[in-house]
Amino acid sequence: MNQKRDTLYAQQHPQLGRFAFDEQVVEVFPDMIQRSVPGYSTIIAMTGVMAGRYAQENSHCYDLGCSLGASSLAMARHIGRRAKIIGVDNSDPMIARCTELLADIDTETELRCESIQDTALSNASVAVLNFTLQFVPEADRPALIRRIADAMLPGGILVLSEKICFPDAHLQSLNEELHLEFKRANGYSELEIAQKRSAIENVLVPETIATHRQRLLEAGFKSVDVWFQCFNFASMVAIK
Ligand code: GEK
Repeated sequence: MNQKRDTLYAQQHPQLGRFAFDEQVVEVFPDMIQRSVPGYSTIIAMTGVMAGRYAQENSHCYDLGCSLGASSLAMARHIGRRAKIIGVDNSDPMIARCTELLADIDTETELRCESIQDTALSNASVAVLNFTLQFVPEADRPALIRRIADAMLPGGILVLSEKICFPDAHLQSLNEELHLEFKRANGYSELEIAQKRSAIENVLVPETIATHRQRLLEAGFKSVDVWFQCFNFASMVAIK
């Protein structure tokens, strides 16, 4: 995969635009997400393992907000030809590059450039929202989670990974600080951290684990738990 280093915010930007998943971001995306999200590799690899366990014969495995297809590739490794993978992302350049990266896999795959709020969902045994729901307007989140639950076969699984926030103010600032240390340790400068933070403010809106849990249960998932957490990043499983 493309491993060009992320230096998008290394120089002072006189006017910081809102963060967008454009060509520039696509070029550096694997490096950016790896150096910004603690536990990213573990979450992606284990998404594949969980898909291998839960993918049902002739069903659909959705990768919602697929970016360059990291979760799709991990799932393909474990499900082979048992199920079809459907990747959805509303960024044209992401889907264009993802199409190249998934060209040689054995699993039947369909990539859609559309919004996950609108994409048709059916016959799902696995759905993955790895760091995507946080970019969906808060008002649209309950309907989306309900549509996923409705499209899910009995025994199907949703993997939901997100940046999270904490109701406890002390824990909120501790985890934010620890995340900053993680970024510093991965070579991001104070300028890069500050500029990225203002570009992404109001674009990425985190919620608490309690909010996610309640929404998943209300949508009809029966068993819900956090299976991974590192600082203010967590991954949950929800089983129908
Ligand atoms: C990974 N899952 O590598 N509809 C469709 N796509 C969207 C929407 C939307 N409403 N909003 C945002 N996106 C991937 C990483 S990145 C996470 C996911 C990050 C897409 C957006 O274009 C981008 O590709 C992706 O969601 C979020 O595990 O950059 O922090």
